[in-house]
Amino acid sequence: YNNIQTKETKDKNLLTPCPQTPPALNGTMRLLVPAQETLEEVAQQLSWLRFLEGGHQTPLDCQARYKIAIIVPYRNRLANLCSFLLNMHPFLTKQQLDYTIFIIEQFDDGLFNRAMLMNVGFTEALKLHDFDCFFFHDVDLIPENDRNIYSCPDQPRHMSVAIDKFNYRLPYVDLFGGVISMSRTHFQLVNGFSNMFWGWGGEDDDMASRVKAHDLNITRYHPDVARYHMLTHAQQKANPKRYEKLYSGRKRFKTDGLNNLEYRVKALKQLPLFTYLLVDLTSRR
Ligand code: UD2
Ligand code: MN
Repeated sequence: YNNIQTKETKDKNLLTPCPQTPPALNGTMRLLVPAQETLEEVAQQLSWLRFLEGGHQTPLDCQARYKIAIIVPYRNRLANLCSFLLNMHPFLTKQQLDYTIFIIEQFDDGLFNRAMLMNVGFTEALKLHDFDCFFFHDVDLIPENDRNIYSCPDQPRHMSVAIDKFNYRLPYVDLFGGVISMSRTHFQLVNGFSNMFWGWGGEDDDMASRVKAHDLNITRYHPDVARYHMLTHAQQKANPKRYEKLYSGRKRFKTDGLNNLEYRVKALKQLPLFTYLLVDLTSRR
């Protein structure tokens, strides 16, 4: 029986590279609904998947081309989180990716700072693995088409082009919110997101400015493919200072971002469905 190889014992290094376009995609996604809105129940519904720890998966039959981190900013949206995990894991598995989902929860109850949580996620993820690229992903957006491939982008890519809530139309041409992907190198080049946007709005536009100021281009898939469903949630109050911060942002690209990030990690856990980070943004290390 010496020559018998089972999937389990196959040496990862002997696997052939995964195809550029994964097989068995059909251009649709059926929205899965959690039977109950608890993480235990979602893990139960996903028990057919073979998870490595911390929401990490690798394809079984081929060698993935790159390592991907999905960074999700989070606070107090459990229903959205359950749907997100239930739908994203099968979607990313089908695309034969080596990926890890990170949930970055803001611990303090000050104004939410989505952009800063992204910077924390990027920084902490790189302490754990050598990721090639990053998806900065709202918890309430679920892809509707499995051909919307989460591959590492050559140029920064705006993923959530056509959202049902916006009648599948891009609200404005420079929009860079919702779901974006960037290589590790490009995210470092632009010094990450600004840390100065507290409350709703502006941080995504500031990132678009950073990308352009560094001679990078925002790219997009075709709107027929880059389609998303937005889950329902309570609306945040807009930050009245967002325009002011946005217009003066350019002066701060070099000094406000990854290189002046301060936070305190309250918890770091490898849970079955995701790597969990609880962070205090308002107190210093
Ligand atoms: C838009 C953008 C979003 C961001 C935001 C302004 C799109 C499709 N979305 O989303 O990317 O730029 O405006 O800041 O362009 N969150 C929590 N708990 C909270 C608040 C926010 O978990 O209490 C997280 C969660 O991942 C959420 C994301 O932050 O999806 C964006 O916040 P939102 O959903 O309240 O904002 P929205 O839908 O206007
Ligand atoms: Mn939203």
